[in-house]
Amino acid sequence: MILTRVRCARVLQLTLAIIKPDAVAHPLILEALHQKILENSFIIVRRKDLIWRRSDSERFYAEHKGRFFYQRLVEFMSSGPMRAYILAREDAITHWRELMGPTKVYRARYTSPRTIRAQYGLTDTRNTTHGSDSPESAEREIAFFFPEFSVQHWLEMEEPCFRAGH
Ligand code: IDP
Repeated sequence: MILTRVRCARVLQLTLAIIKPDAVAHPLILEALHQKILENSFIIVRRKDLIWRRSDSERFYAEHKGRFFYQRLVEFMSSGPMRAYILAREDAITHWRELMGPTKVYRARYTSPRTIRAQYGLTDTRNTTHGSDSPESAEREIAFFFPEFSVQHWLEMEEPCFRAGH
């Protein structure tokens, strides 16, 4: 048996994950979340530490404008450093969202105590992580954080893999 190089791009999916300011403020939590990413077989395609201006926060969460938590959310997300990742693996979007758990921390603690939000979330707003919820939002959110990154190019050109073959 030899190893042949085949393109496996079709089975990989990209998602945008954020470690929010409440978690980045605690180095041990940040490290635990980074380890969780690695333990769950994600490829870290890109990583960036940054601080949002309020206008970035407003733009990213524009779909929630008018909801009761919008101002709180916008303020929180621009309150300190965060970390953004482009992550790749099979079913990356669903898998990361399963690891995060439900949006609301009390519900996460009740229904899925082993999830990230259940373990580290502080409130429904300060809930530790973000993850894209569809391929379309992943593409939009990746472009928001990493405008120089081409999803299409990466999927087509940069992710060959090794598989057992003849
Ligand atoms: P998601 O982050 O689980 O995809 P969304 O409904 O898209 O959930 O909400 C975006 C963010 O807005 C949440 O992660 C959380 O920080 C905040 N948020 C959502 N719902 C509430 C709420 O009922 N109270 C306070 N903050 C909320």
